[in-house]
Amino acid sequence: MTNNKNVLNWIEEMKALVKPDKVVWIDGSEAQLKELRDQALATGEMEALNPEKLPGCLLHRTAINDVARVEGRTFICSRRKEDAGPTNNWEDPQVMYAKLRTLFDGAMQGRTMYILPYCMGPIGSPFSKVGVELTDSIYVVLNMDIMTRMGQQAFDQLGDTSNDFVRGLHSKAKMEEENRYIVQFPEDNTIWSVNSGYGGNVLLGKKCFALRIASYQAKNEGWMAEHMLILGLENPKGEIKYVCAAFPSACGKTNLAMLIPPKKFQDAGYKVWTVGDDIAWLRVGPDGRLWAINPENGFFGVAPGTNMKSNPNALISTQKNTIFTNVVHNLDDNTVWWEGLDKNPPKNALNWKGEKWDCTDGSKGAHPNSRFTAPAVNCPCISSEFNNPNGVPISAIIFGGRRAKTAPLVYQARDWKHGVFVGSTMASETTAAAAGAVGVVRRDPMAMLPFCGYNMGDYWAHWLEMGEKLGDKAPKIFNVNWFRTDDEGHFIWPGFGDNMRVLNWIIDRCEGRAEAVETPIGYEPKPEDIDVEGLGDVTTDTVKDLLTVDKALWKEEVKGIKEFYAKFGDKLPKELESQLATLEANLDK
Ligand code: OXD
Ligand code: MN
Repeated sequence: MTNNKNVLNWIEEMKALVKPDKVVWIDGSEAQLKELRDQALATGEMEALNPEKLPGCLLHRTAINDVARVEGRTFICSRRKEDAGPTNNWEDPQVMYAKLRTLFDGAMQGRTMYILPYCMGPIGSPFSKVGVELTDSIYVVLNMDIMTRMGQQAFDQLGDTSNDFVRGLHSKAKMEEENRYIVQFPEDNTIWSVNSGYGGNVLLGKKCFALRIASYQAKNEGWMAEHMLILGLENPKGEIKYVCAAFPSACGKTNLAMLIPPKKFQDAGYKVWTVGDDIAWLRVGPDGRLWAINPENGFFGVAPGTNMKSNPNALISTQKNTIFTNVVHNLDDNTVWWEGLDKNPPKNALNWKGEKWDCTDGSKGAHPNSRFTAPAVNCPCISSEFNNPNGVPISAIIFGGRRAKTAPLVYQARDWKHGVFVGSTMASETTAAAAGAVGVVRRDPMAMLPFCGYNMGDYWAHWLEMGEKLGDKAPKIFNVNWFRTDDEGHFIWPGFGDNMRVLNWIIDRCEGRAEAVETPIGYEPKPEDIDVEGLGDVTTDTVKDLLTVDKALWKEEVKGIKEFYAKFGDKLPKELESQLATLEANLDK
């Protein structure tokens, strides 16, 4: 499939290490995929679901101890510890390679090694990059087929001489939790993942390549790899403006990316188009603006909570050619179910562990991190620009988190530098759903804490440099918070489709159509500029409350930021120190 010596030599080296019985080159053809599906069905690795209700859909269960990304076992192995920085696990690359070699040694004996070339980004796009994953898992091959452009087309994109491909090695090995490692070697373009079979740990194109390795490449090559959705907002005149948004997990990125506007807006002709729901690669275009592509080709979404009200577009995306992982298996009609899908849990069903499940015993049927892997083409609101090799021009970048009190509904950064400060101080409060105390603030700069492949201080410096390059063509930067609560802990803002009302103000600001009010933290809308028609109890007065900036709370916030920044020592850009000083001074005015 390729004559590229860099690829062939590396594969020989890895083969000698993992010693597979058999090797299969994945060309991406339907005939080959069918054969692999049949094989997975025969061994029980996958189960075929109801061909009428869920055509082409498969069900998979992971090992019980292997259900999520393992941040504690994820490493950035740069040669120097300081290049991984204080927020990443680090080990000396030589030490780590030696340790992993013993785990990979003979790991594929008695198994087949699949050689899986894939392209992140549209084929033929100057943004796109190629990876090759060697894996002993059919589940990985079938998921990567949905999530990436996989097969011969990827080798064609790489060409016969290039050495610019990411070398991914994955083996389920013995599935030992204590020997599970997800390791990025950014300076070697290499990812080694062992003893896991769960999505985020083993679909190496996603978090490992498109964020951790790509963020490092992006710094060196002058672009950006970000944990951001990309959406297009079409107005009644048919003009579409694109925005990117970065939120930590459990803050509704997929929901915002696939938003359905409130009726009033729909009637007027507003539409939202999805370009991506998780990752954006951004470059300065020939016109000096920032352009974005989604490097992925599908959605690896959390199933629980997805329903016809919260996100109909996501649910519809999962109705064919989708892989479900760790959800409930409804045995009556051979379909799937999860908490929050509807109010009718199946009576005759297996839970995510494959055990008979009694929906009345209070136990969860689906794992809280159960997933769907759905092709982007299934999404009813997929953007016509999804495959555009040049991407889409970005008008605004939106940061956000889950903050009960501190952050207002929306504010705009004064300029790019201030926006980098806003992103670097991003935080979210833990919810009752997660172990540990509720309401604890966790810093998650640009939502990249688990995904930045190098020192976060250098990452902020890179953001500041990108701002220099973009000059007055830089997207405007905003912060949103859908999660402010009243004294009883209820969310005040309705969220979901109504977030469109805030997006509209954001676009109006970018287009110079809306005014703003200066506050100590940045520009805010005039409350009457957020359209609340049809929202019932939520009035312009409510919006006014949602926009208050409580100086006492913000002074506490400043303390938290100082503590966090202190970790970075002299890697903290001076500009961010001075932004923090400005915020402090503004709060004292
Ligand atoms: C995540 C994901 O964990 O997208 O951020 O799966
Ligand atoms: Mn994500």
